[in-house]
Amino acid sequence: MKLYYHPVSTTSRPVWLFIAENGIDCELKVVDLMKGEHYQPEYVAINPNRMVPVLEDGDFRLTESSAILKYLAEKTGSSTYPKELRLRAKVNEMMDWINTQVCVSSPTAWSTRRSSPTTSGAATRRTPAPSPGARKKLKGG
Ligand SMILES: N[C@@H](CCC(=O)N[C@@H](CS)C(=O)NCC(=O)O)C(=O)O
Repeated sequence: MKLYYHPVSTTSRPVWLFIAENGIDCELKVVDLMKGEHYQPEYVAINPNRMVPVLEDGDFRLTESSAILKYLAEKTGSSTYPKELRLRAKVNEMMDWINTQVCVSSPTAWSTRRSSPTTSGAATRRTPAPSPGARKKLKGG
């Protein structure tokens, strides 16, 4: 297995810790967000969302920290992701809360976001929509 991550990334850390805690045999590959490595074509080919973490398990590739954690927990038979319906639902509740309420509002304003040439014209999650004036220009109006 291989994990693409960054140590300061709040979404990478739970995955990284889960791997460490469970002694999972996994190569750790730092993607240097500070240098904009996640905007380089080699990494964009791995994750078009230009984000960490990404897990590779053989030819299987998975993005999204929550999905990765669930995958790893299932794969290792970890009790942290219980099989019992309601216990699992409560774990999912907390993981969804983190994804939708904490991570979205956290200021992950990586310095490279706007300066990367690969962002021009490409739709990224937080790329602002063009202003009406700019839209007119684009249409030639
Ligand atoms: N929903 C994704 C969010 C991943 C995410 O926000 N990753 C941040 C680091 S914490 C990232 O790669 N940011 C790069 C950027 O925004 O330029 C997940 O849970 O994996």
